[in-house]
Amino acid sequence: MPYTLYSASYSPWSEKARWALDRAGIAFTEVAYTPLLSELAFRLKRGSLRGAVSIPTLLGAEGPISDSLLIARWADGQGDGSLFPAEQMEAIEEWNYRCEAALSAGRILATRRVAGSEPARREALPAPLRGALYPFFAPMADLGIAFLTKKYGFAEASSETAEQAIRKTLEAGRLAIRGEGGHPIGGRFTFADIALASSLHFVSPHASLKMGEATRACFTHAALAQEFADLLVWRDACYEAHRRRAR
Ligand SMILES: N[C@@H](CCC(=O)N[C@@H](CS)C(=O)NCC(=O)O)C(=O)O
Repeated sequence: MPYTLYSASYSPWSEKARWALDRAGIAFTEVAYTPLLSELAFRLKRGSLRGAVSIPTLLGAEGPISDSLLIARWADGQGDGSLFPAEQMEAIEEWNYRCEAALSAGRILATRRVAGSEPARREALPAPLRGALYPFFAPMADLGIAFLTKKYGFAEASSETAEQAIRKTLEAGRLAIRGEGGHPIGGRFTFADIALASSLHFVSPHASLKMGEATRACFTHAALAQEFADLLVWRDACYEAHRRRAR
């Protein structure tokens, strides 16, 4: 049974899963998922009408695997196992947890900026709805943003708290890679590197990720990008050296 990854090209969680799948040499096709709009069809496909759904979700012979960490761990088990060495499992999970805090905080800031940018809201719609049909579908983008705001509780969070959360993760990351020969743990490339690289997504998304220009601008935090320019250089080098593409 072929593997299908429900994902979004601009999503760091999807990128974490993609990176691990590519690294393990697993062939898969991607289906672009748009929050809210794609949900019903996706639920029918994966056979669950109740409960929360999230992307990335991998569908294949094993049944659905949701959550980027679980997908990556599964993929690594099919590959050479180097992303999750048994003796470092706990440390890797801890790094993933820390990096998730930066991503959740970054998503709040990015979604707020998208809400205030007409061109980014347009880019958030599936491609066929961005052209001549756009005037009819423009409200869908607002609905999508309202949906995510409610689902993830963005409204309650202050931007300062969110920035602080990102800073906390990145400062720890900076210290760790200095102390461990360029990797967060164990002096070699593991899933902790992928997590840390992805945690910079809402500071400055990696150039290889497909997203519209307006979306990219909304996902960029100029002040944090300046403050953590050294980590962005590290991240880009990490992509250069370790982001193998299967397709
Ligand atoms: N812990 C999950 C988090 C994934 C996640 O937050 N996905 C969001 C990305 S915005 C999502 O599915 N949003 C679409 C929706 O909730 O409908 C993972 O690592 O895969």
